[in-house]
Amino acid sequence: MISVSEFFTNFPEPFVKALVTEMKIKFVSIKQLLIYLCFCVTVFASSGAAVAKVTKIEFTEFDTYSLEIIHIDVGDTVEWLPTNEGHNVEFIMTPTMVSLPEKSKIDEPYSMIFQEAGIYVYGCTPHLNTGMLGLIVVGNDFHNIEDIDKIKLSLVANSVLKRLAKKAKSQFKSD
Ligand SMILES: [Cu+2]
Repeated sequence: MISVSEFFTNFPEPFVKALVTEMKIKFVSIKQLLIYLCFCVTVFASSGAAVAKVTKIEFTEFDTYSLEIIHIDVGDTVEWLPTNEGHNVEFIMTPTMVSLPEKSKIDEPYSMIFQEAGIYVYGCTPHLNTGMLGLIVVGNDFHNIEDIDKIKLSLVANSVLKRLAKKAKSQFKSD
């Protein structure tokens, strides 16, 4: 019989070395796994694919919207800010056209989440016919672009709409 201390002193050195090496490898692989997980979390958090965005549009002193055309994804939000007096937001065309959203009150902020892909057209109630209009493309979907031709406004407003539709199409992103 050998004592415990004798057992450890007589422990074959190559075996101890192998054991230590194995432990080191395990430690390194756990460390690598943690680094990899951190990397995955960072990539997921910064990808923005699943994160809804908010686009802010101002009422300008020139009776226009600060952004006439915007491209957003389904689920994104648009906020209109009453940065100049005498304007609002009234939808005149949506992809479904089943029920148009309630128009906003003059000089009040307005916000909407876009759940339906397609083209949305809105304008400012007092300035619809002078061409204070805006176009929103949701999800790169142009299926209802032809409906713009059915909108009956003044000649000026209709030519503004035509310009916006043409420009929106030219900005079409295939990605
Ligand atoms: Cu206006």
